[in-house]
Amino acid sequence: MRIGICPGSFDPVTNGHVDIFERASKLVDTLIVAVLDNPNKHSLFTQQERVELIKASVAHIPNVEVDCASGLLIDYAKSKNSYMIIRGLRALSDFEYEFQRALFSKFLDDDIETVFIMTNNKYSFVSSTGIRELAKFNGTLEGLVPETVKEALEAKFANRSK
Ligand code: COD
Repeated sequence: MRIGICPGSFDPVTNGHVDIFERASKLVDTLIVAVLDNPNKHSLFTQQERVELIKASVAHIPNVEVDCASGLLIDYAKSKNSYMIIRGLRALSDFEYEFQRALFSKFLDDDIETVFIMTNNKYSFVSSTGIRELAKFNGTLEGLVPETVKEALEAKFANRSK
């Protein structure tokens, strides 16, 4: 059984991520979307909130599980018997970071393969950082994030401004 892992901070999940999950799910028997913390980022949503938002956004994909983890991604992948890490690639700026991460993974476990899926043109400019900023200043989120995420962002920023 081929198990692939799509790891990310997903703070929050966007339509760009969901597009990658849909396409990645066709390459494997089971796709695990794993929410991990990126030590270089400060999260708006808790890990559990991010898991719930992804669950609501991938309900239409039959072979997807959503999970969260702490610690090293490689240790998590091995604990799930997965040797395939799937990442999305947007512009050239993503490449250097992803290239370095893939080599780190290989250094830690030579059996691990990192597979890249090119962004859908429609979502090439979409990032969680941009989405948080749009939400904070009441910009439109239409077409950029799943409906549940839109509602969660609106609620988060409405509570913050009280
Ligand atoms: N279109 C296509 N792909 C996209 C889009 C889009 N519009 N937006 C984002 N993506 C891709 C990203 O390129 C990435 O591949 C993936 O979706 C997830 O993106 P993010 O931003 O949610 O996730 P990251 O990059 O912050 O995730 C980093 C991890 C949390 C995976 C990383 O920090 C990690 O593995 N942490 C655990 C500790 C660890 O093992 N560190 C590694 C040491 S080498």
